[in-house]
Amino acid sequence: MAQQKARKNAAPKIEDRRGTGDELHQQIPSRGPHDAQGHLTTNQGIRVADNQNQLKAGPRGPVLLEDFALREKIFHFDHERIPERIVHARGSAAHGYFELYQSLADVSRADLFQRAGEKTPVFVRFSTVAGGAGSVDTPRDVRGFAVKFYTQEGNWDLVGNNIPVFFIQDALKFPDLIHAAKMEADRGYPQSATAHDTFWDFIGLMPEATHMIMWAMSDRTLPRSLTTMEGFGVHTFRLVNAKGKSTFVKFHWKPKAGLASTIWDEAVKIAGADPDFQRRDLFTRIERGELPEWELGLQLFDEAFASKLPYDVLDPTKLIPEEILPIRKVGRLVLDRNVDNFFAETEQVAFCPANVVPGIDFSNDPLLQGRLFSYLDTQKSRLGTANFHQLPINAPKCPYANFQRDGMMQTAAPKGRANYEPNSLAVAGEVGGPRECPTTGFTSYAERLADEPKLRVRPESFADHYSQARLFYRSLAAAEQAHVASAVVFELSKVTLEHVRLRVVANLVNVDPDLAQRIATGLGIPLPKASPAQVAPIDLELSPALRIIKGPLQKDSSKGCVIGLLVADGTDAKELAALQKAAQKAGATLMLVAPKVGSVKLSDGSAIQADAQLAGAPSVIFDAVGIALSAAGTQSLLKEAAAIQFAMDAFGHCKTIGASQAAQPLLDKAGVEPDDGVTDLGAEFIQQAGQRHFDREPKVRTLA
Ligand code: HDE
Repeated sequence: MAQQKARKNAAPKIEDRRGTGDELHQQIPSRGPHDAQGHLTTNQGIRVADNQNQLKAGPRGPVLLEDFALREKIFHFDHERIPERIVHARGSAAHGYFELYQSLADVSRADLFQRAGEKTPVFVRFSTVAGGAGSVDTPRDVRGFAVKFYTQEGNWDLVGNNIPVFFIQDALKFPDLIHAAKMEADRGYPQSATAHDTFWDFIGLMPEATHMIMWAMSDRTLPRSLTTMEGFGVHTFRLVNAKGKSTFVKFHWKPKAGLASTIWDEAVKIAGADPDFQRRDLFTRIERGELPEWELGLQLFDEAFASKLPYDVLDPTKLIPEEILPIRKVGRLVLDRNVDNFFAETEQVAFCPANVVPGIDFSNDPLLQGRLFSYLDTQKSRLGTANFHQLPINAPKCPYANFQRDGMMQTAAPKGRANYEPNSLAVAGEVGGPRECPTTGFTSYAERLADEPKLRVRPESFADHYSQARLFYRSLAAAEQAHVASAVVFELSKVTLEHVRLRVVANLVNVDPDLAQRIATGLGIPLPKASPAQVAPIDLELSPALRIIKGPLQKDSSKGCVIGLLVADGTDAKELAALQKAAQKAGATLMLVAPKVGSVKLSDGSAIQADAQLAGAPSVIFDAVGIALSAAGTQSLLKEAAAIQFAMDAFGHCKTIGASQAAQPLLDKAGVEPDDGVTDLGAEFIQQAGQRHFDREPKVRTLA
């Protein structure tokens, strides 16, 4: 790929020389001061003669203050970090494009929505929420899904999550929510985990969070890959067409790869085996040309539709089921290029929900309204200057001009005297600067505001906190419901304050008494009485689209799967070749795992290299595993805990396991029992690689 080539071609010709202390000097032979050979310089362009030794008074003497090359290098290093994001600090990103399927001129005048087939460049950053920038990729956590569209009429940022609702209804509560969720103030832990007192204390006191809690405790927060999750704009937005007509809209991203999640025990083990699991997954997929893709879906509706719903569309703790309002697929998002530099792009990208283009507008969702302030503000403290928009990753790709001037790290040098308007400098032939445009400029939708007093009050239409939580829970497949119940038991078991546990369970009685009972039993406590609910929950029609397992988006093909194949000396060469061919045909990646990475001798005497060593490639990092061992190979691995664990975990995580007949003793030792997901190494194994066999789960763990 072009990008890989660029990475490889960058090196100039260098010669190695050893210094007097045997230190290595990699040097470029000089052909005069002006030859452009990739010489190392200071930030002032002064060439560096020696990058291994400080300037000293004699070989063993003290360092001299005049060593400007040393001081500049260390000074810059000392200031390499910028404040991490307060939330969503841990992220991974890529470039790509959005391609429109059909003109949306009927509902929006936004330039990117006008011409079918047109592509708009995008930058997409995925993130976890609670952990710091260096935290692991697989905690139980909501994932951010932020898309910057560089349209020809300015940047539009759709800053969403992988869950369609949120914890709170009013932006004023966001600092409290995040303080409660992040590590506790006195002890500085836990990092990136909600299983602790302060989070659940807050949640129990905020019943409006209950619907989101159902999602947060579901398999949605354990995505297998960033490419196998949905994205949602969460809030109701508006589209506005050229005639000024407004249509409400909810944005959805539907993954082409389908939905797939891990199991909690697996996610915990991945965190140790590969803390960068999802970042690596995204990067390597794009490098090997397996381009992640989503479709943009719109739910479009008007005031009349909204007024008939039994919940308020301005309430961000509510969704509109697809079964009630179908999703119109209008385009696709493809990620086709990794970043060149993590810091410059992934770290410095500044998303802001207030970045909208003409044709897209806000609703009065009180959470969205608060976000419109927060993001611009946070960039100043994170990126240090009001000129953060000039960083290449943030700058629009269309022309932009105004009379804002100066400030720290100003990189633009506008010509002339016109730094104000109105001005008449152009009359004298000088540069007069840009001017407003009433037709193509952004005009806010002229919503007629109700004649209401100024007040701090929550709408009564926001008061039903349980009906949609019930709708979500009851729409899930049985295995997913068991995962939700078990996740709540796990988290509340980490809560040390008994009254907090009780309060949360009392809230959940309102969602579903059976769920609450399962949790109470799992905790070993009596079922409390339901907490008082201002609005009694109602039974909404279930929405199968909300489930992963047996839902419309469940991943079932092997395309995009990563299969780990355990091989060792003696592995059948023909069987291996057939598997490699089948995996390629299915669009899956076969990774060879061996006791020694450098060389494996196959049955026909040929030698191959493995992709990973067994100790560093446990089965948790694969979608499915194969065990292609000869009798001798099996014998040699029967005392290898990593090999036994390889099969045992794959079984425990309900994955498809394919094994050669000779590997049976290893399967027996690992406790792998025969079922639909345990096959030989034939075609069926590769076909089933994308499936999980949840019927197996009760055999391997007790779920609530
Ligand atoms: Fe954010 N959020 N948020 N948020 N959010 C930030 O902005 C904030 C909310 C989301 O990859 C911050 O640049 C407030 C909902 C994503 O860079 C900050 C409120 C949703 C990202 C901020 C919310 C999100 C952020 C931190 C309540 C889903 C990462 C650094 C009113 C629809 C974007 C930054 C990236 C980041 C504030 C609620 C999604 C502090 C005040 C709801 C994906 O400005």
